[in-house]
Amino acid sequence: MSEDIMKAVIDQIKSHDSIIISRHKRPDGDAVGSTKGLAGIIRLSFPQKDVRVVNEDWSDYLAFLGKEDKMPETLSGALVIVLDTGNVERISNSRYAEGSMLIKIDHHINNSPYGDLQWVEDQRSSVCEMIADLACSNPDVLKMDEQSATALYTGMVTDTGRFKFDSTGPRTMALASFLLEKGVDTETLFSRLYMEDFSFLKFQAAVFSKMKITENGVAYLIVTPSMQARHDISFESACNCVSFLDSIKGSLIYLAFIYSPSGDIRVRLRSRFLAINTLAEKYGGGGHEKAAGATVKTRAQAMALIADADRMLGEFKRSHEDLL
Ligand SMILES: [Mn+2]
Repeated sequence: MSEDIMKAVIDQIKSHDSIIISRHKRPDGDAVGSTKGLAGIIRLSFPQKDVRVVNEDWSDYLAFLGKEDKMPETLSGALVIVLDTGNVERISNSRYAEGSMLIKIDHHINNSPYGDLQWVEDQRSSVCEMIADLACSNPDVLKMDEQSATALYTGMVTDTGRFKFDSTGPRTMALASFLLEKGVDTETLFSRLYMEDFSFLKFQAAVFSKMKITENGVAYLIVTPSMQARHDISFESACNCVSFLDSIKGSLIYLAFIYSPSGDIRVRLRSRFLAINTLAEKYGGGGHEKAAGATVKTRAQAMALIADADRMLGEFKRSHEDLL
């Protein structure tokens, strides 16, 4: 089934001389990697085509994958391919509809279909995996060099948490192997993706020294304004501290409370095995089943949320003793 849709995508690529490739706003590794990777594959396979990666924002973190391109004067007659973007509001190219043909390629649940042609597979680990499959399954038409393989490998690694999330399947690993055979330098890539500033590690040490755990195993930390100031950590990067708690045995719910510059407390909720989004909703937030967020006004509200989480986890553990 996906062979047919892949063929349809390739037919559209073949029949357009101008191709625009876009992604979602506030890009991650999969968004940048898949757009750069697909553009590289098309340029190498069809050197006469005008292929551009065009977006309206950018990520410094992923700048090592190379620059993006300028918007052409006109998009009329162009094929526009949008990658890793669930709905049109998130597309980082407000002119996405000006081409003659629009293709959506995505791995999010298809709640908001768009485009003249869609290739959406929500069980895929990443759009980078899909683009790798497009090339791997059509070696007579599509060529790939080391640079494109590196871009695609970046998105696979980041969207799977380094091949840890349960979206990582046998096909993911086969395609990762296909990319590595093109010569991806993983030592350089990982040093770009996962190195931290010294000051951030000092902040991490301070956070670890303050973490707490409830009776039933809810791990949490509270990041005060003075901790952020002492380590010169921005609010946005302080919010990432929830991931510090992600591998504590028995702690299936973990929470981070980060004081924002306005005095509110941002709450980030994470869980394994049980859903946490209903708890976030109770406090005016929301999100995915196992990764949600909310904002509370006071320390007392934060403590009430922790008590609720503790009760939930206690009940879950009592009814799932086999799991633990
Ligand atoms: Mn993705």
